[in-house]
Amino acid sequence: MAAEKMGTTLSTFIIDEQRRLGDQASGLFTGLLNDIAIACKGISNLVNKGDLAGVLGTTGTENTMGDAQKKMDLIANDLFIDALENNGHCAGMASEELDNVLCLPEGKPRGPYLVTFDPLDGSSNMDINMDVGAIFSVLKAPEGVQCPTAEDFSRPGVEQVAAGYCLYGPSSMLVLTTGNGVNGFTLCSSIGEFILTHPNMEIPEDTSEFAINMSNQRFWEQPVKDYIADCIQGEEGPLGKRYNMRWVAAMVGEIHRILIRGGIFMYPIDERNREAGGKLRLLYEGNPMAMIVEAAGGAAYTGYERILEVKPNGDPHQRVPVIMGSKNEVEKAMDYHRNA
Ligand code: AFP
Repeated sequence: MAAEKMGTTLSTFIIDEQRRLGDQASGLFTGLLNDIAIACKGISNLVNKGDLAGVLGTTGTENTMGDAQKKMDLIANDLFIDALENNGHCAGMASEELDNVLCLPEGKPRGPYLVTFDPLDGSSNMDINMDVGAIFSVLKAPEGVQCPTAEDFSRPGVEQVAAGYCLYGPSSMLVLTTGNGVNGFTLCSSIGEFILTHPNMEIPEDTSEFAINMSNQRFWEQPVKDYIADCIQGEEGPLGKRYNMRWVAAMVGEIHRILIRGGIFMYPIDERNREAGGKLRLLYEGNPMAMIVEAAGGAAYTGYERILEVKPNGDPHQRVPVIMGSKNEVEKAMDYHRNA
């Protein structure tokens, strides 16, 4: 039998990207992305083992936002920190699972990048064996910063230099953008390498599939109520076509589906979370996913402005309402807000 076709590994792809950037690329960016890939491989290994590795269930603790922490939340968080703090590519981190931004311990080598991450997005799916994932975002650290503050992370999404996610589904897939298109890599666990399987991912401009948690309907703002009501009216309604609905309760799963076949994902502001500014977090969910979606030809708004232009307020856990996906459908949903 012919040997399994190897194809392009993530490491080779990143090095080729580095060559494309010419001498702007010092190799530190390449090293940082490889560190992130190692964290994702470590998480994939444990997530795939599930109860056999003793990683299900909760810890009995809560994160700074009061979310119950799953065992795998903290394990995944530690894997990211360990992969990032030892190789001199990163100056600091912010994580959903850390109260404050993390300055590297004394003596650890520093690098020119800041990394924010949700180490296990959709972790409430862990115990029911459904999609979970990791989301990450990379910013350049301010020159000479040895111990970054929350202010150093408080930068609009347009300043990200890379963003990506790793989806732990039937296969583990890492999807990455460095601003030059979006590429998907599937983990070959027998050799421990991410292999390029989805080059130049593009979101179809149109869709008939929306993703929203319908149980929150009574709390939504009127434009969202009207848009979803019109979707549900189908062919006889003003949108003139039948819509389907999906909700996997993991943003990584929703956005991956949209990258593959189109769709619109919504976690809009509602009466319950208006004070907080929404449910999803800007620095490690909204911004990285908006960079990926836009780089793949989609659109990403809060309902009132482009997510990548939202001005952070210095809180690493700042929340943001999210409407993103197929460009033409997102524009339709935005028209309901513009005409409200
Ligand atoms: P968890 O990580 O706490 O499971 O939350 C996942 C998430 O932040 C996002 O990935 C999902 O799209 C969204 O929350 C699901 O929210 P609901 O549980 O309210 O449907």
